[in-house]
Amino acid sequence: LRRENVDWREDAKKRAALEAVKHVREGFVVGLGSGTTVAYAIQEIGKRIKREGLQVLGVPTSHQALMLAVNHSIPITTLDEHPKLDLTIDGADQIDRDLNLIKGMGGALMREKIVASAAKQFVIVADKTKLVEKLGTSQPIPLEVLPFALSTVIARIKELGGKPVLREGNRKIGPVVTDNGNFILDVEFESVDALDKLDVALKLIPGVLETGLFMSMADVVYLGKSDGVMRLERK
Ligand code: A5P
Repeated sequence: LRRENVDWREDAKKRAALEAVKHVREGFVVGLGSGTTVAYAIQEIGKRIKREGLQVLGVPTSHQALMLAVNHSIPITTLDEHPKLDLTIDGADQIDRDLNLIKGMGGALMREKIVASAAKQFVIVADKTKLVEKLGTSQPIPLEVLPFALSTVIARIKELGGKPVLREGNRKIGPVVTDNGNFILDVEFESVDALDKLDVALKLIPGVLETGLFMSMADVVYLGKSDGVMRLERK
């Protein structure tokens, strides 16, 4: 039964990714998000380059995205060369009906937010289990934190009513270190009503480099289901 569940979700993620890649046009500079869902989109962009001779450039948001792009022969560029992107495709950990997001379970949130904010269009790919009524209820908010400021940030978050947990490495002793050399705090809040205000309050803490709250940023969300893809658009 468990295996069926996994297969269903993988197919759904792939279907959503294929829809998103239809947004990619000749000459586009595309932000490449991180995670297992957007990996299918990167693969599909690579296929289109081979099949159609499509000319595109990618800006990866993580080492993972960079290696995927290289493996699928997508030419890479930087924000320095292209500070304005045509499109960014990325995954998400939670999505609400207003297309606000929580991201960062892969630890790539800071570059992801920079690349998303540089793009004319920000398209999200996920399976439908990521859609929730209310963000942050069964999901902590990841923060990228400067290691020097870890203890002061933890104290300030507790004053705001949050429960911060330093993300620990898997097959590594000690904390996760991001692609930018920083730490991740996963913060749970008991009541999470005004998320936009919370986002600002968190960002005002010195040493908080970025939050995983992506408020009013996504334009289109593709949610893979077992039998198709649901499209949500920001009003
Ligand atoms: C990376 O930090 C995250 O923001 C990912 O985009 C998010 O975790 C989605 O990953 P999956 O597509 O693997 O669920």
